[in-house]
Amino acid sequence: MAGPIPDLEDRATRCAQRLCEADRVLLASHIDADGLTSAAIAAQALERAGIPFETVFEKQLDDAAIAAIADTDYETVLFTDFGSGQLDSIGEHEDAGAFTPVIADHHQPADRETAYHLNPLLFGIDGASELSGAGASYVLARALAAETSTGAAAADGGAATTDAGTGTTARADNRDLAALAVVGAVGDMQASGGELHGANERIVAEGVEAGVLETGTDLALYGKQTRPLPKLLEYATDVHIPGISNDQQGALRFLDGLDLELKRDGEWRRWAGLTNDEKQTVASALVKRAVSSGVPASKIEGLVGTAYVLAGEPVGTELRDASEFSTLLNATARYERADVGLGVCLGDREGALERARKLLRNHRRNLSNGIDLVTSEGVTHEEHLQWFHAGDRIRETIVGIVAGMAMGNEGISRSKPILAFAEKNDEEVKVSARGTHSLVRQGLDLSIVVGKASRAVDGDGGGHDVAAGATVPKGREEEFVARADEIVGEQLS
Ligand SMILES: [Mn+2]
Repeated sequence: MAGPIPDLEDRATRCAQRLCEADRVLLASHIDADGLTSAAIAAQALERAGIPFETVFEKQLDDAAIAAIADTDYETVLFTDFGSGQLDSIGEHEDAGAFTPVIADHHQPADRETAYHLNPLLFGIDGASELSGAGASYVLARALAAETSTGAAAADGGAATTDAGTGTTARADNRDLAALAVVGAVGDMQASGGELHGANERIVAEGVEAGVLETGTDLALYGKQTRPLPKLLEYATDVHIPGISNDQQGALRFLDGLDLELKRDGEWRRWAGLTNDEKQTVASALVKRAVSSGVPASKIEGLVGTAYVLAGEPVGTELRDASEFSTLLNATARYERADVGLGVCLGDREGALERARKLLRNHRRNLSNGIDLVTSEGVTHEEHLQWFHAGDRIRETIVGIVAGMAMGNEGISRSKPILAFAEKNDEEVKVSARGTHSLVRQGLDLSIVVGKASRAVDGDGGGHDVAAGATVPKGREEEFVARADEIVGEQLS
């Protein structure tokens, strides 16, 4: 059976075979939207393959976490959405005979190899934009299904029962898990320019074939399923439209001016509930307004993108839209409720979903308070970057998002990256860095900036070009800023 990504096929098969040899598996995954979907994909694949397992989550796979894993009785450990970057430490435990690692990850590998290591970067596929941790886990899940079905297929003469209507085949070969892989990729910010690329696109195609995903060109605004129409427009700030973005009254006036039924049964309608004609009416008026208020054509293009719809989920829920789904998962992850996020991914539509929604409401409140704080207190401008120190007034788990969202507000530039500090514990400070895609096109790579600057002050960090983070010793923040400022200057010169 051909897997979704031919270049990864052999390695995925070897990893799957190794998992099949295990009596039981410890599944260890990262706590974020990508890590949660990775774990959900791996968990379902292991369960369907009849391999007993237990799941643990880590915010950071540091030496202590790896040592704790080594201390368990598990002889096989499946790491998802992390593990590659920690291969040096993992390898020591492997050499000592503590466990055999199987890794499905997309982060930069440490300078060491291991036999069962599935990572797109080892095969010339970009792990930042073409395949996420959930994508790597999906490739593994497909191989696992192929591995466990080989015997059965041979026994009945290789005849596969195709039943598109019920999705039986999709479930048997794990293609139904493509929807979660897409949620992970979107959550990992891989849909740059409004759509997924490369290996991710092949996973999307499998999900569409399996009937679990639908794609289409649509308005590229966040909240198409759940936000009331006026809020959808008011909160959409990626493309700033004067008189609508960040303008409650303006957004209302704009909608009032259209020949459209705005409320039904006393409730604001949502984008997902509009007819195609109605969507067309709003979209053309929005584009017209953008043009007439001087928004450049290149920006206006950004109003439209590819929507990834989870076909099996109810219309008007977060779960139906890959981007809203991933936001819901991030809300559980940032408050260390991986159990809730995993529950939602595994189909718990009662308790887990309600708890996740509550966490998201609470998260939004924290974000909005954080943005207000940063905007009212302002940032310090260096030559090539800007920064602020939130101390203990913004949680370190959300300070990066706050920084990203505050960019463009009064006094906070979008033409310089932003650094945000927040207290982690008595000795350490977390620093989050955020840029824009336009700065990345000019040469910005925050993973390098943050990596080098943190190591210069005895800290450590890394991440992606557009978003990165580090932990540094308390009291070394200004040194960090100075070093980071130099590096950004070199990158953008
Ligand atoms: Mn990831």
